Amino acid sequence: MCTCNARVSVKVAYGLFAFVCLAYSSLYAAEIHVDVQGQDSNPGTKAKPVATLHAAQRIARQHIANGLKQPVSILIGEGSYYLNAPLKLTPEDSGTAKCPVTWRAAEGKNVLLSGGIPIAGTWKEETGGGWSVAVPGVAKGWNFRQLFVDGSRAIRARFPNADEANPFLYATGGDLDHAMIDPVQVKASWGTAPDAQINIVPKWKYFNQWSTVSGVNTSSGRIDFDDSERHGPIIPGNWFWIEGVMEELDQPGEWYLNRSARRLYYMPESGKDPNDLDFIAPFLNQIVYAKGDVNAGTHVEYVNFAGLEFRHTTFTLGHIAPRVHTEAAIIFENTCDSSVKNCHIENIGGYAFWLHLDSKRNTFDQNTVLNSGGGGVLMTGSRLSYMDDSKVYTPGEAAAKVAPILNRVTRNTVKHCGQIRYYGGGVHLDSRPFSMSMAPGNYIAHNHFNDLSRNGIFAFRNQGGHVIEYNHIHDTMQTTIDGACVHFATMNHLNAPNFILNNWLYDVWGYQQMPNGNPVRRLGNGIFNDWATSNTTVKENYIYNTATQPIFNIMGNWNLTIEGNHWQDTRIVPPFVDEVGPNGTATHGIDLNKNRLTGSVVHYSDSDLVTFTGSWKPRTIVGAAKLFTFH
Ligand SMILES: [Ca+2]
Repeated sequence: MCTCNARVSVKVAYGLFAFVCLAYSSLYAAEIHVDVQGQDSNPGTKAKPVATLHAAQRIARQHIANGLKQPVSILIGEGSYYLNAPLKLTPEDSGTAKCPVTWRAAEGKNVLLSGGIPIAGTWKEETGGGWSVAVPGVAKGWNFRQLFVDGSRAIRARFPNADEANPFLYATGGDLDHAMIDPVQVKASWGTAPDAQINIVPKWKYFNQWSTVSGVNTSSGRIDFDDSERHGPIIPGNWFWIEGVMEELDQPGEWYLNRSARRLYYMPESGKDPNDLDFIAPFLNQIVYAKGDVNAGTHVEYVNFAGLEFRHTTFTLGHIAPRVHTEAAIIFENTCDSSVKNCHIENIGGYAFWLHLDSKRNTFDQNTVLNSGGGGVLMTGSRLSYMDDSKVYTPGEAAAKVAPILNRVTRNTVKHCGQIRYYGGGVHLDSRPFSMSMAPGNYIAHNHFNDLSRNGIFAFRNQGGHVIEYNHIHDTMQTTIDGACVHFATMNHLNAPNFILNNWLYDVWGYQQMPNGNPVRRLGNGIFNDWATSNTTVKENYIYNTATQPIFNIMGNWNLTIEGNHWQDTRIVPPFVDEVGPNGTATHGIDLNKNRLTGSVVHYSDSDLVTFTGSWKPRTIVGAAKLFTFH
């Protein structure tokens, strides 16, 4: 592939150059064609396409093994592809800087990569308003806790019903392994159902946990949980519901899977026939898993995904930390210099993207994430505990030393997310080892995040060197308390400087459900410099309608610079508002010196797009007891 890095200022010349590049790459890229009408025994040519991504992968590996002399494009034809196993990429699937491997929708085609299985049988009417259909696949161990009906997540049979004025029960007490309620509210069916879960927000009210109900005592009002997720103790007032119980299937829109009878039950709106609706149940909890070997020091490299839709992943129980639920539609582990661009991710159980371990220089650009169970982008190291290192997700010394850095998350839309796991966010940066506190961070800019269960952007423990700028974030903290639109908790004073600049942040709710059915607003901030967050510049942000404070600093912050921010109780918008959000190019064509930010530190991604006449003086920060300096 030709190098398109040259900067040409004359637009006509640049356009011509781009055209030549495009022509060159389309002429010389090796193409592997996938089509729903194809056959996996085919060679993967345009005339004889393969049918599956896995067959395309085998052909791509032959190109790679022979030594790449040209880029490889896997062109996927129109249609829906229901994967029976994730597309697992290893270093054998890597491209090179000059010859990347790109998985993409064929030009102008709509391509769905689904982790689900369509429910294909004929529905029959039962007594009492319900219908049922055979699901023979559950005989092989398939279980699911989500169901998508005509493109929306339906309600698993629950109590209390979701449309009640007060749709929760409230604990009167409990502990890690049980909750107590008034005995008149308890039903024996919850304890006998084979896969009933309690979704409860425990003590601290900033996360929820899903535990399987292992038994109930109708005399005492005690509900016991198994040990899958006992992250927080239950205290009086903790709100919850019970779901996955046949006897609670009593409202249009609810469904229940009877695994022993291998039948799915659904109650449609009055007069509707489910045979006229589309049902898809999730099967896989990941669709793409690119995985290098952290112990061997190998990576998946130069692999791109473009123009694809990803839907219908399931969610599992038993995650080791409530803050970090570990499943996603697309996982990059020890993966570098790769990208996901212009993709659409909807109706999934966990995060859309998860970067794990030594993953660098990846780009997530102009994607849309809707209705995810988790959030948008998760980045993690190996150890997911709160303050110690007891909760090890990936064992080994090599894994303990690495975390994702130098990645770019730009121009993405993430909205209506955190629907299953409340501790989510537009971007969630977690569990960086202390040894990386002074390493560079990640670049998160021009995103639009809204209607989220918790933070817009969160960075926890040893996080340094991040630039968070020109993001448009609103309607956050919708089901939890104690967070913010932009929430940092570096948890120590030794971190490379972070910059939170020019963001537009508002309607931060902070949500605590009260037993009388009315939620109250608590502990929701615009920008939250939480425990010991240090060496952070907060500048030129626009903030309004927060439950607590526009900018809240607590507990041992060192070297905070908070300057030139704008906030008030009523609506406030930044200048150049069109430059914020998923299509933003904030500094493009703007003479910063004539408009705003005069004398400010200015950060930008493409210096050649900025007409910059001010001065930028490097800043030196000296850390605790002169242990470090950062320029
Ligand atoms: Ca119900």
